[in-house]
Amino acid sequence: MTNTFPQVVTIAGSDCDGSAGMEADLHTFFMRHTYGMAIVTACVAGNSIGIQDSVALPIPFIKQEFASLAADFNIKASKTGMLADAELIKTIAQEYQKYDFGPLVVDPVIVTKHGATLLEDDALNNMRNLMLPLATVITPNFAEAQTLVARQLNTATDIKQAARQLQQMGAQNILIKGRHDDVHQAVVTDYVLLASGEDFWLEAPYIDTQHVNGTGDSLSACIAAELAKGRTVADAIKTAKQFVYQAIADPIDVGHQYGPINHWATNDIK
Ligand code: PXL
Repeated sequence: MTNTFPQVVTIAGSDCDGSAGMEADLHTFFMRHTYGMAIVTACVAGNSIGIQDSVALPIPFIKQEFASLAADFNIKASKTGMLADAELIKTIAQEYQKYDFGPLVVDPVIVTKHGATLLEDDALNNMRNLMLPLATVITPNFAEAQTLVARQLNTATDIKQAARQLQQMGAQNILIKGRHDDVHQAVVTDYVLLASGEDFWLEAPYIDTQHVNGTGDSLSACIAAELAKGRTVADAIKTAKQFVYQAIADPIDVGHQYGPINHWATNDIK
């Protein structure tokens, strides 16, 4: 055995309802024809209505998850999701640097669709100082980008400046997701700033649905999966945007409120 099939790992929380976190990442890795693994950082008890409880896993156990995978697999790309506290972020940054797990997509999960805070305030500085410099790609949504640069982003120019600032903080490629406001009612606009300095906007029609749990997780997982297969960052981001759009556009009827996206609907994406 040559151990060469594209392998990708998520470093994330588990959400027992299967819609977000590690579970959404694994659905995505599977749909993108990669072999997915999960270094679990925390477990969330939740459903489509909200999050009821969460626990962080012990740091020595998380370190063992890294060591176990590094001893056996040939990981070509990785992503981070929910990293709930400052110590956890520090551990993940250190462990990631011990091994060769390929390019890293950092999804700075700060607030869920339910409005629950998944990243405590004191962790923000570690996210800025320790994780951003490791990021091949960082994928903040609009609100997370505002939090990371600590100011309001009102105009397209503000968003571009924020992306440049995130690059100065050490992240190589920046995707600021989901500008959808009074002016941009019918479309969701994402801004991409590549390491080369090239930049572009991506647009998709806005879909009015509550089935958007796990959207950000799946987007960053898709980018990581494409990178594991050797595609460029720009291609990976474009595929991921299409992936998430199709998974939102064709919903499945699960749960009572903020349901999951439909990973199967992405079957025909090349
Ligand atoms: O979608 C953000 C997210 C990430 N990770 C975990 C979650 C959620 C949202 O519920 O539970 C574990």
